Amino acid sequence: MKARIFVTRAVFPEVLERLSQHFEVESNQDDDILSADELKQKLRGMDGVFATSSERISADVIAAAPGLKAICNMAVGFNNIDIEAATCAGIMVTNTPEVLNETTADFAWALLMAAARRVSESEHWLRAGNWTKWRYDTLLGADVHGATLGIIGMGRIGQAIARRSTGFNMKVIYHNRTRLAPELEARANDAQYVSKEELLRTADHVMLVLPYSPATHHTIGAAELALMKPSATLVNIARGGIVDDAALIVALRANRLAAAGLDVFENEPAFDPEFLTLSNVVLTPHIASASEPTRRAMTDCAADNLIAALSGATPPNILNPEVQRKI
Ligand code: 8YV
Repeated sequence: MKARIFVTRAVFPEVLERLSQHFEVESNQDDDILSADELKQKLRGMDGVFATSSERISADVIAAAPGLKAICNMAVGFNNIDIEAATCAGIMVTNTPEVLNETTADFAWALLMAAARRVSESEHWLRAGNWTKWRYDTLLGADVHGATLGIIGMGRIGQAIARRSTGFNMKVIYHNRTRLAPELEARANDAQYVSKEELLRTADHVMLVLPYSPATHHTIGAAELALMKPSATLVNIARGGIVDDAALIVALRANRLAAAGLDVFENEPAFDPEFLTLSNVVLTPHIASASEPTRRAMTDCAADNLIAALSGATPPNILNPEVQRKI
């Protein structure tokens, strides 16, 4: 008898077809995020779940799915899953690292360039018919080339961002839980390890690339924003909740921070509508990994993990290897 899996979202049809060759598949074709109650109901009797980072797979949800053996997240981040509860329940949890590093790093740069050089704002200004004459001070932005780039969170994506900075002749400083090995620092444009405070004080542009956890909640709040240069740009491609959005809105409104590029928000997709009233912020709907090839690679990777997990093999991207039990 085939194992039963639940796919929480619409995914590429080819992947659904591939999963159907291995499993009895039930999938949610609705675009709405499933609530805890809906998840509990859907996961009852399931052996595995193919999830995205939008679904909160809490201890409660896990407790309601006693047959579950694998939770395979189509995301590198996994703060949506209670790993401890999953591990206690003997459920394997996997993510999709590596395949999205370069695409996500590209997008971090797109946001930095757009925010620092006021690309979205310029386009809105032009479309509104404002371009009737030339002025020396129209839409002046900050330079990116030659500037100091501060990266908070220097994992695989942070390092991919840093490597790209060589073409802009930038200096890179970074802060991370642990310092990188010297050869990795060298490959990341000779990135220099500094304290978070020094980074915020000295960087011309700051990128946030760290995973979300209770320990990183509001890594950037009012006090941290006050340390930053008023001419600086803040880019968040990490997770909502890393930044205190209300504090950021206050800083942007008062021009205590020149600009921000945000792909993630607290409480997304219901982000704070105050952002829409600000012209010095570039807003995107959590699409940093959303190139066609990378979304396919992430989907395939999550499917590979699910197929391995439910066939008794070690999933390539297991996050809690201690679970490894025979199915
Ligand atoms: C995903 C992400 O697009 O990988 C992550 O952690 O945040 C994004 O790449 C999204 O979360 C899909 O699950």
